Amino acid sequence: MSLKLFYAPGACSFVPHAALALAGAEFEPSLVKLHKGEQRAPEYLALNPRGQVPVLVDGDEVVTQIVAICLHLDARFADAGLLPASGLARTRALQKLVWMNNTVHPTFTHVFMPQKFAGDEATQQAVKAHAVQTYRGLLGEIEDMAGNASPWLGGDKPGVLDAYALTLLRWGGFAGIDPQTLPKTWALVQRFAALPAVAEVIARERLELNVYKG
Ligand SMILES: N[C@@H](CCC(=O)N[C@@H](CS)C(=O)NCC(=O)O)C(=O)O
Repeated sequence: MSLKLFYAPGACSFVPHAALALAGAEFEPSLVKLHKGEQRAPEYLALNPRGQVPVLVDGDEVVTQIVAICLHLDARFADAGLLPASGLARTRALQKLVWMNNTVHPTFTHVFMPQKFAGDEATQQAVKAHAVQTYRGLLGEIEDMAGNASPWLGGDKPGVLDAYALTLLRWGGFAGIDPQTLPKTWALVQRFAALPAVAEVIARERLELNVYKG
């Protein structure tokens, strides 16, 4: 069955993008230019009516939502170890993955797209400022996880948690958070980015790892 991933550079779609590469999957990457509104084009909305990336097309099936896509890829490429295979290690990894997706990620959405949460400019600025503070604290929790990585966030193999940590830490730079103030996460993310499969994805997305401008 053919696999196709709709992604946007530097967006949360980096997580399944890196997962596919780590799994050594053959897939077709398809670029969606969010800044040009391509996610709202009728052809794209036919695929994902929510107008978001990522979208994974596996044969005739369309899968959305990062957690679902990660679980789908983990099942499809069981040997890749994108998540721990079983037991409490798997439970703990899912606990982290779901939290990254349902808490850290939406907090950054408040920073990056405050217009989704408030109508007027002043309230948007207040939403953003508050979310930056919250986001800093959440990255602090990821820093604790990175301190316990052995050697990756999910255990002995690099996987989706590391890919999400990279994405979230990188976004921190846009929120004015210097990644070097989170040294354990920064070291883990750099180590992850240096893996040949991941480096290829970073090159395709043309990502600068540290976007913090001081
Ligand atoms: N809950 C969704 C969130 C996906 C999401 O937030 N996608 C963002 C990029 S990081 C997006 O496509 N935004 C475009 C828009 O909202 O117009 C998931 O887990 O897949």
